[in-house]
Amino acid sequence: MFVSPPRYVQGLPQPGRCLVMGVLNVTPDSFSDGGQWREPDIAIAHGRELLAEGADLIDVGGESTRPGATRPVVAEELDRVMPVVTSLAGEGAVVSVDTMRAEVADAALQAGAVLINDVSGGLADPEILEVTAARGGAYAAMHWRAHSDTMQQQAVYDDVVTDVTRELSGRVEAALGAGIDEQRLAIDPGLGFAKTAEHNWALLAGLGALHALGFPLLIGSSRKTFLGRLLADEDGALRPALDREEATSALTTLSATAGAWCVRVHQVRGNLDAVKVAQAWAMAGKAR
Ligand code: PMM
Repeated sequence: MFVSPPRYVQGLPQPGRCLVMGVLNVTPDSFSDGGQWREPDIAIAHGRELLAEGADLIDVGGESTRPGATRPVVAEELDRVMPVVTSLAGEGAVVSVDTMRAEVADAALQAGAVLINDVSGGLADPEILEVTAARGGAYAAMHWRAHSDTMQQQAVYDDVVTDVTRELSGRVEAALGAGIDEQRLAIDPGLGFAKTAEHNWALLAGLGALHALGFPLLIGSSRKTFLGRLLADEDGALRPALDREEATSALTTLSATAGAWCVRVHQVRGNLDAVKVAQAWAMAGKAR
């Protein structure tokens, strides 16, 4: 059954369907596309490609969060993301920035970004909440427990859906308490962050519990390891990241049907198609 998104996020596009966020990792080491868009000019050109394919917004990130990744220093993160944010926002693109740092969020919002996508939900650098509120930015709070070097040790839950919903609800309180406008807040279950494949599937099947918190849901499943595991060959070798696109699109269809506000994906075309399929099915159902 199709579930409507609770509402859109103010200040972002409202196309009447689930949004498609194109991933632009300006990093040397992200797990599926690390190093590919490392130079600003190449990254900007890739951002334009994602927009041309129909991305509603572009998520620029300068820190890899793959398990075991080492953090860049702030200056390095700023050097990676700022030329790209400034250029794409200057061309009129809707830009979000994937950062856990207040300093990066502040600079990006000043340069025209409209959404801070904080995978730590304000836990890594609590000041990010005040900075985003002060600049009137939108904020996506993802469920997170620890930095990438130790997060998989934290993948222990009594009941993953209940625990993640409760912990995210705490991040929502913190964001609202810091002054972030409730119309500009989204939440994300954080697939793969301190979670096993089983946890990820349980969270997807239990999206209704997160939906009930009443905030737009962002889902990032694109090319993740749990899909590689699902599609592993008979010797148990994971399906490589770049060969997980069809499974990603299938999850996009299901996420849109389950009421996701936005999907965060590396490849826009197939996922936008998937969103449109889900939307057409839902509309035909409503018309009956
Ligand atoms: N996943 C990654 C990075 N940023 N942001 C949100 N909101 N949700 C996610 O699931 C998420 C994210 C890791 O994936 P990548 O290395 O391919 O960007």
